[in-house]
Amino acid sequence: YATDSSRQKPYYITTPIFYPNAAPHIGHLHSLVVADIFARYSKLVDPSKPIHFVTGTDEHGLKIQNAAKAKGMDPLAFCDELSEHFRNLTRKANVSCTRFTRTTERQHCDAVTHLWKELDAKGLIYKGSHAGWYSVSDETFYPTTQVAQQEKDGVEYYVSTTSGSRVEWQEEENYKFRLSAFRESLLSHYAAHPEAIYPPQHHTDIMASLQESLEDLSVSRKRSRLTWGIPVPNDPEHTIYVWIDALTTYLSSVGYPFPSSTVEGLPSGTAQGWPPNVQVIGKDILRFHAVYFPAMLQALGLPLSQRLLAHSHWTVDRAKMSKSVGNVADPIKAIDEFGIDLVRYYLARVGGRFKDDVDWSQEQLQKHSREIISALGNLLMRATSAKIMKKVAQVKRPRPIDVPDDASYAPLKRSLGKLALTFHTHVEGFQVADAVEEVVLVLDAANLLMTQTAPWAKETSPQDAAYVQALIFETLRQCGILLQPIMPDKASILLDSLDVPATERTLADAAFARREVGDVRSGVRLFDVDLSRL
Ligand code: ME8
Repeated sequence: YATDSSRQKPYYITTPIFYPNAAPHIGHLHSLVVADIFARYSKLVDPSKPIHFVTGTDEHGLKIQNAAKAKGMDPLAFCDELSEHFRNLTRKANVSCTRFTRTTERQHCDAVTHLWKELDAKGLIYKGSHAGWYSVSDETFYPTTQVAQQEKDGVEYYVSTTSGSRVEWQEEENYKFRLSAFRESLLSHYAAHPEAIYPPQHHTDIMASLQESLEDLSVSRKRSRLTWGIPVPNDPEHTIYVWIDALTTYLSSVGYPFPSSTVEGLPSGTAQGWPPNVQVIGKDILRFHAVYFPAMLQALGLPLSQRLLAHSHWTVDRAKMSKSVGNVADPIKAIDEFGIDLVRYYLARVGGRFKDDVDWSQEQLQKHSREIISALGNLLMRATSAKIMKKVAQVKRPRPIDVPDDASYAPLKRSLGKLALTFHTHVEGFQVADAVEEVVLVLDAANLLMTQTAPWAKETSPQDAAYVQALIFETLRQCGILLQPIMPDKASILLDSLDVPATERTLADAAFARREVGDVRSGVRLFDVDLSRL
């Protein structure tokens, strides 16, 4: 019979699959790290729960076809080369994805063909014609109300007012998906699920747009215009629209078309993880994920993703990153200079609010690196200094719970009594930056306690020094456990140095400890980056 873990729906999380038309930038790293934080957090909450974490590259379409052509390369060879940069980034950033999908893989292409046939068999695809403003860069049509004329050096052109990308008028016969048929069912889904899109403003906006109208979606391009893609079944003169192809990745990566009953008693697809618990995307691609994809799923009779997290954008000098402007922040460079965990910390601490765009800068990365190096790294060094270790060895090591509730210890003790729960509530509510901030506040309080009680000083008794150290170790232990999803390497070095067993690093273990720490190593240097040299 099935074991417990095979009867459990795996935790399923996705990032967008990225266009490999150029090397990855900091925005791509952001989506990867945010998703990784939630994947690792799921492990923290329940280490026995299986995880599917999908990312990859979106390789078909005009944008890639044009980029390959500009380099004089065959599109697949071009994608082979660029997709590798994204795969490398996942490795370098310690992203725990379980699958890196490329849309040019055979299994994915077969899944897209299957999906098209299913929609067609349900009468949801018909031949029509479409005229409108197309952006190759965004691979989408924009309505005339979202297009403006611009002029540069006497040349007039048109741009999307939403993304700023150039658009061209296109008119052609193509296949359409009856998206309009899903307006009401989508509306009632979102009315019943206010948690389905975060931040809530996006939920409101999507509901408002659905209340207005919903038109059918053009889902193919003439082959004469687009050769680089999956052909429409039974009509090779048409190529499937790249977004239909790309969105199907979320399904194909966990085994769509789902065999009917892999595990008795579970609906099809569940055993492979369907539906996603969380889909992390940038706000630029909200409509594709909040309208088109759910409509496709409703058409297929599949459950919709549980929660969509649409994060804001990183800017550089307050401007959108753009290759032509030359202001693209390079994630590899940042990782090489600072080490991945400081970069991850900065992404979570500053980018983990998700609501407003935030500016990427070397100064801010330095500032926040300094913050965590001094709050965490220095606290570990200070609390394990040879002087304090020697003094404390004269008395029996107290348990954190034995530390008296007097005025100097009580505030930190109280914070440690509720840190894990507060952290958990924030992460569950997608407030990653707030969760990190709670850790920083507790670390600050612990540093202050050290300074105020001076356990190294002659006047401080061995017993008092031992109380302070016990609380500091407990602070470091809890923070180390909670920071595992944010800074996996540093957290593991920290917990090792505190002699925390590998089996005692779950969220439940982050509750206030009932026993003393084990054999703590002294003089461990958590961070070896010299910020003054950067
Ligand atoms: O849109 N700040 O791919 P893409 C933060 N292939 N995140 C950013 C960002 C920024 N400045 N710029 C991009 C595509 N991102 C499609 C997706 S999914 C089925 C297909 C992140 O390479 C953010 O997650 O243009 C955004 O949604 C994604 O990269 C777009 O990446």
